[in-house]
Amino acid sequence: MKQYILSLILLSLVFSCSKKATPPAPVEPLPAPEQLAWQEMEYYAFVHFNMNTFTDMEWGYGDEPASSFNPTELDTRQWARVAKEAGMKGIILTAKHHDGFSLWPTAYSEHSVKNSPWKNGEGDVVAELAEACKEYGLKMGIYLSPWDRNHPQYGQPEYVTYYRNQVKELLSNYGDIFEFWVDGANGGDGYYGGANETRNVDRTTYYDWDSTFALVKSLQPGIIIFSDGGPGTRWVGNENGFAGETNWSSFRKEQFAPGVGPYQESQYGHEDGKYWVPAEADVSIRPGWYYHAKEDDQVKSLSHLLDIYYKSVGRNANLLLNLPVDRRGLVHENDVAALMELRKTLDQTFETNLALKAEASASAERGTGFQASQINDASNDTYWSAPDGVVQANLTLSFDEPITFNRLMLQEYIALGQRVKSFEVWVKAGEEYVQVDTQTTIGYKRLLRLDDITTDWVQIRITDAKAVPTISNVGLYLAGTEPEVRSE
Ligand code: FUL
Repeated sequence: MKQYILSLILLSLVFSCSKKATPPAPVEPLPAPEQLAWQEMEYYAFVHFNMNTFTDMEWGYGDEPASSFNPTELDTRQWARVAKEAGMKGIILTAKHHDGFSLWPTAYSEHSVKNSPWKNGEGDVVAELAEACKEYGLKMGIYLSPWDRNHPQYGQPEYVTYYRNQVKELLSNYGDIFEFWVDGANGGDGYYGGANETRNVDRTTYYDWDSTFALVKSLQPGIIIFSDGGPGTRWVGNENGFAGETNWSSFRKEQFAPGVGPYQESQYGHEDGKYWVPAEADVSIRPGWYYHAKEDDQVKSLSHLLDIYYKSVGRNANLLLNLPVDRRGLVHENDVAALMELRKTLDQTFETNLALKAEASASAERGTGFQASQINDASNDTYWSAPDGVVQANLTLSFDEPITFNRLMLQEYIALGQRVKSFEVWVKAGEEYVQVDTQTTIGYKRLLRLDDITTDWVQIRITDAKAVPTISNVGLYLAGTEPEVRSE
């Protein structure tokens, strides 16, 4: 009997130790499942290719004849192959820009590829790209300019109906679309069917965006809507590809509409924002969004592209890098070379995570399932967390042999909300403990560029958080010597 009771006690002890502790309560706002999937894409292409490619313009006036659109070797499979090899996860195409020319044979206007000489008016760029993306395992997104300098009824209610009819075509006929891109630039002078005048609209009310966004979501429930204020992802507030060092995915979306709002704040997000609207950093690989032969020698350098990468993906934003497809209908050789150089450098840097061979420990642990060992198990789905009420904690990586690193990666388990407000990085140098960096937010991913450090002890000190921190990954890497721009 005694033995029986003893084994019962033992069993219950083993059970209580291995029992998973309860996860921390979520901190609002939270990402929707499609926002989580979108965040993991990290890096994808914008393609500006349309009438402007052939008129050498950035903003066509709207009076360009459809006959001007005539690519000689259009090959969307080349775009997809390049994007894939560059490590991008999707392509967003300017299906219609401000000049109003549609890259698909829309039933609602004559101003489209169907009246161009390309493929004798039988072509459909959107369909060709959808096919190519499918073949290469990429997601496709659509940019549809709200401003239309060609349309005679722009500024009147009829145009909004036209815009929605185009939304229906694009989101019904081309398979899954991962992102719908709404530009903030709208209203001004234009051709407008021959009126040649200035038409300004009330950007907050004219389009009735709530109804259009509801339509978009009804056609593609998993879609992410981009605009100045989201709701799926927000403009980062500049076209340099830089997010703020402090970058909250929480956002005061109610203060924004496409083209309206305090966009200078968008690179930082709002700590007290009630909506989850993570930032997307859009930037072109050349000075212009569209192809101009005179910019063939102005493709951004490796150092510039690396700087952009670390200031977007490395600051809790997704990177939307624009490729101005040329008049042939191809991504230009110089742009391809730059993209591949960037890929190679990033692959070399992030190939080996030195943190994986460390012993991880924490100053506080929540319990089974949330131990420090979760931060270097190479999984995004597991995380370390602290007991309720603990917002300051240290995470330590100890190594048997000293390692040399110069890049640090941190990730929060954002499914339960973004929490960390500030943290420090410490290392042991000889007998001394040295602080090598102090920063604010982390979010989905934070990358820090540091000088080379050789040490057998690295500590992340979380100094403040909205609630108990949840850290899913800590990575340490050694980048080779890179030509670096540390602008800003
Ligand atoms: C801006 C537009 O006016 C540019 O032409 C470009 O499309 C860029 C991505 O957004 O607002």
